Amino acid sequence: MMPSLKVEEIREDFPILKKKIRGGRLIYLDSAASSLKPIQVIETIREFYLNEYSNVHRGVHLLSQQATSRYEDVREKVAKFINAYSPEEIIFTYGTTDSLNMLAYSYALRILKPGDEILLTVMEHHSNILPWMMMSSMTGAKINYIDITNDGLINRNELDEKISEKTKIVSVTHMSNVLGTIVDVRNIARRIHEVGGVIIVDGAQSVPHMPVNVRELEIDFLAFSGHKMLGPTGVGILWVKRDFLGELSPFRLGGGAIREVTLRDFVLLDPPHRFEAGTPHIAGVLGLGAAVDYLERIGMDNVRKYEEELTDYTLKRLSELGDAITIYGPNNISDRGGIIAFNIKELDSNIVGSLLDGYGVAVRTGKHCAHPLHQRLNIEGTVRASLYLYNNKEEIDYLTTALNEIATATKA
Ligand code: 7TS
Repeated sequence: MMPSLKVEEIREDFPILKKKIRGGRLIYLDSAASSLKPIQVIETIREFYLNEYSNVHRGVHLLSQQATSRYEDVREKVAKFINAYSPEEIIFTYGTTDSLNMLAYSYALRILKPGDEILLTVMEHHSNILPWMMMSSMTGAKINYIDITNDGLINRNELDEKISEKTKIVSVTHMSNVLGTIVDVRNIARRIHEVGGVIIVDGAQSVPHMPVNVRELEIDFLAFSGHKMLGPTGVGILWVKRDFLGELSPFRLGGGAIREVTLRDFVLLDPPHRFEAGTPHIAGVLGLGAAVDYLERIGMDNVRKYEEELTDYTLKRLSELGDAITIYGPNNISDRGGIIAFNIKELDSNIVGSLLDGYGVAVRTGKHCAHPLHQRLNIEGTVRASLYLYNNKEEIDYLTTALNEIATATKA
């Protein structure tokens, strides 16, 4: 079968993959924490600081005008990437965490009342739990959780039980950062809309790895991060469906967000600029634009298809460890992304991670900012190998060999 993308060509674009780690090759399996950056993104940022640098939305001079127009072009690019209705719906933030906090303070705080409910799942990242806990304590709204099945899927009965007229907000991950579970957010969107609530989707792990079309998903808000999709750190996106743009009140105010200020009053700019007070991460946004170009060129369908093949291969290879390994998350490839959490025997995940580091294999260990999920699974932590379009089968073979050696060398 023809591979869905030319991985060896792609690898050439990632300079860090040529670096030696502990004298050997680097096997980077930690893209769920942050992805590596292609040379196209690095060069875009370098060029900006070297030859094109200026602030945006502030000057009549040429460099500022050019920077502004490029910055706004990226907004358009990102809007197209997720099939938003218009670029005004794209708000640049500092990351998913920032986007979710922004929504909590700009939207939830305005609409929630005592007796209302916020619905989450037990597999959320802390960034999609803590802002809601804060909102709960500030408004008197209650948090409810949808449980998962043993396979790490959303429990449909739970969904039916937990969504009611009281549910004003459902905030769910599109892809679990531990189990890899892909959540059917469209189904949840339909259910919550029936009772007049809204759906917020944490796309930190989905947007980089699969086509995400906000119109098809029928969702209201989407948060994601640039640094997990080949872009730089410090830049994120909050997509707000146009129907809601007027209902959000900015929670960061200052320069760049207002049309007019007197000693007593101010008039806000229209969205999205009213939500982007202060000098934004301009270089970051331009770098994000280059990342989107890169992903578009390959095609998100191809990215997803390739990762499905590689995930399938990884699960098969890791299963060869038999009783020595416990793998978490959905069995069905169509239900999951390239995030594979596992444990080796009874070993502490941090020990396995450190031993893998000795082989030049980068994975994440512990609870992955998802403590409630680990409590639900009744485990202390997991080792997590997470894949992206630059990983190949050879690296998975290397991981499997390393884990085999670790499992053999250690007594249970
Ligand atoms: N939501 C999910 C599902 C995530 O995986 C992460 C980051 C965030 C939100 C927060 O994103 P940030 O860009 O604001 O930090 N997840 C991880 C991870 O799994 N390992 O390191 C960071």
